[in-house]
Amino acid sequence: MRTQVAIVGAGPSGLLLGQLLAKAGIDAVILERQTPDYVLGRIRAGVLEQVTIDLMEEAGVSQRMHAEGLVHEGFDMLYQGQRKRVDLSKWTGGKKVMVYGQTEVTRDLMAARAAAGLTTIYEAANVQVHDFDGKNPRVTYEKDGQSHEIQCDFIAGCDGFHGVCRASAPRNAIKEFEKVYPFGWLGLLSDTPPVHHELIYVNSPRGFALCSQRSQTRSRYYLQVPLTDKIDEWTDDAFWQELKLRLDPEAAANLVTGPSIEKSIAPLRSFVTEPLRFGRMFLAGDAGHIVPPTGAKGLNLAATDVKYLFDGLVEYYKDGSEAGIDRYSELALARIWRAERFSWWFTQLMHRFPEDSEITQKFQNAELDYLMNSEAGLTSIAENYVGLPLDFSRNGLLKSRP
Ligand code: RFL
Ligand code: PHB
Repeated sequence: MRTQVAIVGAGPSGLLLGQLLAKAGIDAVILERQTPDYVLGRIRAGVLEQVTIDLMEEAGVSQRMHAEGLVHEGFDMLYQGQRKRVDLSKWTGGKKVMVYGQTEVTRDLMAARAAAGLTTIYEAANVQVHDFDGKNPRVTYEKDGQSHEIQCDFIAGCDGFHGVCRASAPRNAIKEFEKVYPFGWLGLLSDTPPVHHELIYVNSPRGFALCSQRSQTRSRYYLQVPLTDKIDEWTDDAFWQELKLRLDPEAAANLVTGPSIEKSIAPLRSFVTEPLRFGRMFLAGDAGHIVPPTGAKGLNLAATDVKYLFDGLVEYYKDGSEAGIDRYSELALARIWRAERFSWWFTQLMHRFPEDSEITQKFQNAELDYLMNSEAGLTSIAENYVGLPLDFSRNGLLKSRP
């Protein structure tokens, strides 16, 4: 088989890239090692930035998102027992975010791909990438016991943190930066109404908590837990009890509990690969970087990587220019590092670390007090949370409020 772009991974990065390329008349094949149901069963992100919403529109898959997604203009911060609101729209000149689950984004992209008759090969085993240092890269895989080969112009490594693409980059050409946090997030999904109409990020002496949602009838809650905790040790009752202890009295009283639909523990990590291009292979999304989920940046960064890469590929196929793909890594990394910085900062502001003494909680409280009572502080949180513009320049002044 021959295609223009071979995409490895059918998560949000791979599916979004495939959809944008198809709309631009560029041929792509997606290889995914899991089944579609497995991909849809992974409960992950919940908050979309405006640039991600715009990209869903550009890809022609925004209809259900606009009908069912919840537009949020702010969120609450709970610390020292009091809740204060970050008014995102006020501090960013009207910007908003959208609560719409990654599962739904993936479902919409999968449906559009199927409707357009585009090729996705699920349950592709032993995917390997070859010859991307020259002009004729290849991807090989096995399916139903048979070996296959795809010849292509480019390989897009959209295969997540544990994928094969980054692992295949020459070791002397790649540098990886990593910080692993000494705790995880225990997440619980339930068909219960959200405790509050907006998200609540909680800094409590018992550890971080987050009250999020997927719809007006479905909630997503998270608790900071030690990495040594096992998911089987956390009954639903224990989860709800602990969450109540981390909330303010009003939220605790309003919390509607119920059986979990999904419960899992995710480790927290900051990770960046430099560069994101190796000859004719590019890395995009979690294949190239991971953020701790505190800033809700992972899926959004994946989407913006895809946009930069897509623009570069369009320039190549329409104008015969390599300028765009040559710029991809630098352009994407500039925005990635800004989001990495925000996610790391927000994580250390909101969590208890094992080595912390009482003074650290005092520092956090003082910093939160400062931020939540300062126009500069609120603007800083808000402009990062809604997401930096796509065309942001590393040396240009960021203007949040037009
Ligand atoms: P994915 O989603 O991991 O998809 C990669 C796909 O590649 C496949 N694959 C392979 N296929 C073929 N051959 C191989 N050798 C392969 N190896 C892997 C995999 O099966 C998979 O289908 O990466 P992608 O597409 O880059 O998307 C990234 C996002 O999934 C991720 O950044 C977000 O989920 C992060 N994240 C959040 N991001 C946000 O923007 N907002 C949020 O609110 C948010 N909350 C979260 C999150 C991630 C979380 N976890 C579990 C880490 C909350 C949590 C708890
Ligand atoms: C989620 O709803 O899963 C979610 C929301 C905000 C975050 C992280 C996760 O910061």
